[in-house]
Amino acid sequence: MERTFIAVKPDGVQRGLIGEIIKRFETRGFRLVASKFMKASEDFMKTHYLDLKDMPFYAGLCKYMSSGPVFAMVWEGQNIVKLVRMMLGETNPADSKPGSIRGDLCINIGRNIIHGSDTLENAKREVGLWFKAEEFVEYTPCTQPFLYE
Ligand code: DAT
Ligand code: MG
Repeated sequence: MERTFIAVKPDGVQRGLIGEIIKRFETRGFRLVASKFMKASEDFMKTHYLDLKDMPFYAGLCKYMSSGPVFAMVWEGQNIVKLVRMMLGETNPADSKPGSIRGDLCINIGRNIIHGSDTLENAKREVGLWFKAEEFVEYTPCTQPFLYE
């Protein structure tokens, strides 16, 4: 089982899309293991997006991501990092296919409503950055034998 970090961005929160986004991961069969509604600081977002520090949009991105609340989550499932990235669509909603979250729910690259870790290595780093050990909820989901052979 893998875990990945997902966040509904300030635009997704303001547009009332938290429920729609959670629904997609729930109905796919993934398991929610941690979540919180919070406002991140600009410095925290600079750490989160450190890989992009040389990009021209880095400063604006970090400022925007700390401008309002985000809904941060950790989800678990087989091959989840790759599958969630496919469910998100492309970084630019204009290139995202209908049926994907960005392809269905947003228009502009700077307002693409959702973050999802892009690799297993980054997923581990982001999960550790956003959540403490005691924030994970342990439980046995009753659906496991009907989702996995
Ligand atoms: P993703 O969020 O698909 O992993 P990324 O990690 O390359 O994409 O970039 C992080 C965010 O930065 C992205 O969701 C939106 C913003 N962004 C990326 N490229 C951009 C660009 N060319 N102009 C403006 N914002 C951009
Ligand atoms: Mg990324």
